[in-house]
Amino acid sequence: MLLRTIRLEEKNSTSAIVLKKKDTDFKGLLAKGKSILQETEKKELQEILEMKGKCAFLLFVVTVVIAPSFGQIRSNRPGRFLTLPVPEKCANRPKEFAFRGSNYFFSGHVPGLSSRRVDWLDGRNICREYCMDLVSIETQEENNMIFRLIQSNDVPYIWTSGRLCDFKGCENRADLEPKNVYGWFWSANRAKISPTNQIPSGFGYNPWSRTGHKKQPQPDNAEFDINSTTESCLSILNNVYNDGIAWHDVACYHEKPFVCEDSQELLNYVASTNPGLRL
Ligand SMILES: [Ca+2]
Ligand SMILES: [Ca+2]
Repeated sequence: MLLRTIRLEEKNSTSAIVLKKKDTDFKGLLAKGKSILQETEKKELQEILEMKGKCAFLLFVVTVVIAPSFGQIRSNRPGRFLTLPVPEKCANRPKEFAFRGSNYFFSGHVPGLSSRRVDWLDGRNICREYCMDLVSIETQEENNMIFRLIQSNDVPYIWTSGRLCDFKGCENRADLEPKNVYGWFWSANRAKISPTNQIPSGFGYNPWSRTGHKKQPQPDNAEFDINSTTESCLSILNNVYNDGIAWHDVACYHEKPFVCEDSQELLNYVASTNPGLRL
């Protein structure tokens, strides 16, 4: 009997899930999914499977644990998890602007959110209730659009869904090494981010800043040297280091406004479970 355990940790957001499963039961588990908890578990399972690529890790959710982590140092917040979409909020989500069929909004422009500054996971979860997620930037066109939003509204910084794969489940992955170059991905859709030391394909420039706290190109994991906190989340900063608008690795506990983008996955899920709901 092949039994494996994978721990998925959002290191800086103090959540972890322990999953175990026999191969044969996995499809059945995915097919069932009646309760909200099961849906959460399914999503986590799918995320882990996709992160793991073709590896045959097949799982069953046995237990959920709270990871002792950095949260104990920064705050005493209890275990935190990804939230599920709220159908009514999805149907009435803010659609500030659209690009290639996806809707977006900047938190600073939404009543009720305009003064919110939140850490990275809270940003994701606020977006997810609307069937969205923190923005993921796949093209230069999309990046330019977000840069323009920041510039024209004089926004100091925002969260994106960019994340370093430095939690449990990311180890022993030769394709992610070295992590500061190959270990970044968009959490919203698990797409890999181009190697950080190269101009991404389709881009005419490297969106990562050439400088930062250590006067080194980003990502530089600078805060680790100060307080041992890894800079695991991707923020766009507006000229904080006299470097214009550019991508930076930042520790995930910092509180910032954010940009949400439609999550096709969550929209599909809510559409399939709420027939007739206009999204
Ligand atoms: Ca996108
Ligand atoms: Ca940095």
